[in-house]
Parts: sequence; structure tokens; C-alpha cells
Amino acid sequence: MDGEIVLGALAPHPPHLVYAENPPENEPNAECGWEGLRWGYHRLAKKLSTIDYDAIVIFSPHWQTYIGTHFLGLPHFKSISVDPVFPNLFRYSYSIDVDVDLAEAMAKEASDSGMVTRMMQNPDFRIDYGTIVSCHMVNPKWSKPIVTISSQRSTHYYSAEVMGEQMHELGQACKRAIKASGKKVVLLSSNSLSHRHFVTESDVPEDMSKEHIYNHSQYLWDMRMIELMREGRTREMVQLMPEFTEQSIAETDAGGLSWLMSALDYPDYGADVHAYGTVIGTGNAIVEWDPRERATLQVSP
Ligand code: 2X7
Ligand code: FE2
Repeated sequence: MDGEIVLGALAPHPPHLVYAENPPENEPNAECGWEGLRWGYHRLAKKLSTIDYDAIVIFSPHWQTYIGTHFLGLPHFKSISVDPVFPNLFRYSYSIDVDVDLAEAMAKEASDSGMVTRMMQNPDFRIDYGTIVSCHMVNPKWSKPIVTISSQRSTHYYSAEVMGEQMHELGQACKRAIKASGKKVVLLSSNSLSHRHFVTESDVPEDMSKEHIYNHSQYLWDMRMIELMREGRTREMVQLMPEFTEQSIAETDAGGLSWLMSALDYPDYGADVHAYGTVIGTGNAIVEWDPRERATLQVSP
């Protein structure tokens, strides 16, 4: 039977969210914080727990590869991940299973369509915190194998437009590989939206009286992008992506959201927004696309 994408989500990765959850894997302890985003993630995790799937494929901006797209390529990685900017919040012990067959199939499809790809086979490779935070928040039990796809930074080498074209190809290649694999797969784009942020931390990081969007203009941009998602106008959203990325220094520079839209064949059905909230002034949305919505639209009279 053909494989399929059973769910896609925008799943941002501020380490603050894991910090505020206080899971046993993370050393630092928080009193509370960022509840709107965390409760949104709980709703998404609950939805995922009702779905039958084999693997999670995640695209992370914090695995940055300057020559081509890389994929995790060993069955297991175990270590501790320390956030370089927030070591006070995130020191997380992980033990992660990888779906290497699926990763290799996606890398091959991408390379057959002309992209530069590579499998990461260094057993000492440290998994980036973007991968860990998003995967923890959607599936805290780590009950499914994952595949991480790196960000190949062409926004900065070339332009946001070049990145958009490459991510279109990568999304289509991943979709073909998933179909051929026979597996049911969840896709995550791990990124914030607007990304201007404060450069000093309050004495108590979880002091929510200090948390708000960095400026109104980037808030307006976030709302515009989210509205297009909610209305199923994702082709327009992708067209706006270079301008959005530039104007709000968005983490869409990494390419993940464009990759996700391509793999989902540019949803024309409305997305469900589980939460929007700020973390050190950045804009973060937890958004779900359920491809069954398209099927429903097609069969209804
Ligand atoms: O990586 C991040 C991020 N994208 C947003 C907010 C805070 C910290 O880290
Ligand atoms: Fe980030």
C-alpha cells in the first residue's frame, strides 16, 4: 500500500517550552511559563496520540549545513544537548531512534532530482535543540522514530527566492519517498515565525510580565501569515515568504515551512491553529494541517 503523510504541523522550538514543562530529561527547573504555547502543544500531542503513524520527519533550522541537505543516518543517537544561548534553561539528555530507511529514501529521491544530499553517520553527532524541543513537545514519550532534515542555508548564500525553489523540490522529493515507503508519516517544520528578539533575559526567565511581541510590525506580519494558513491560501503564503522572512527576520529563512507546504501539496483547506504566543519577543504559532480535510472537501457535494 502507498505510504502517506497523515499530519503536518508548524512546531516551533523555543527551549523555554521544554524548560517550563519540567520533564525528567531536562536538568533546569522552572516554576511555570508560556502556558498558551505549551497548552497548544498539549492539544496537538493529544491529537497525534489518536493517529496511527510510523515516523516523524522534522526539518530543523538549528542543524545548519552549508553544502547540501543532510539527513540523520544512524539508527540511534544518545547524548546531552545543551542550548548554546540558553544553557541555563536547556540541558536535555536524549536517546533517539531514527528511521534510517526512510531517511535514505528521502535523500535518494532528493539527490535524483538534482539536489546535493548527505547522510549523517557520525555516531558522536549532537542532535540540535530544534529537533529535540519540537519532537519532545509533540511526543514526550519519544515513542516513534524520527528523521531530521538539515537547513542548507541558501537564503543566506543566495536569496530567500532560491531557498523557496529548493524547498519546493525537497518537499516533493520527500513526498514521493514517503509514498513509496508504504509508511504513515507526520511532518514537522520546527521554526518560529517572526524572530526579532530581546537580547537580555529577565532575572526570572519565566516571568511572564516581561513577555510580549518585540514590535507591532512583526506581529502584523505573523497575523497575516497565520490568516492565510487558516483560510487555506498557502500558495499565497509561500509567495509572500521572501518578503515576510526579510521584514520580520523570520525563522522561515531556514526553509522548513516552505518544505512542509510543498510536501503537503500546498493545502487549500484551513489549518487549525493550536496556539500563538511569544518567547523572548519572537512570534510562535503551533499549526496543524490534517490532509483528511482535503479528502473531505473533495467528497462533499
Ligand atoms: O531557537 C530559538 C527560537 N527560535 C525562538 C525563541 C527562543 C529561543 O530559541
Ligand atoms: Fe530557533
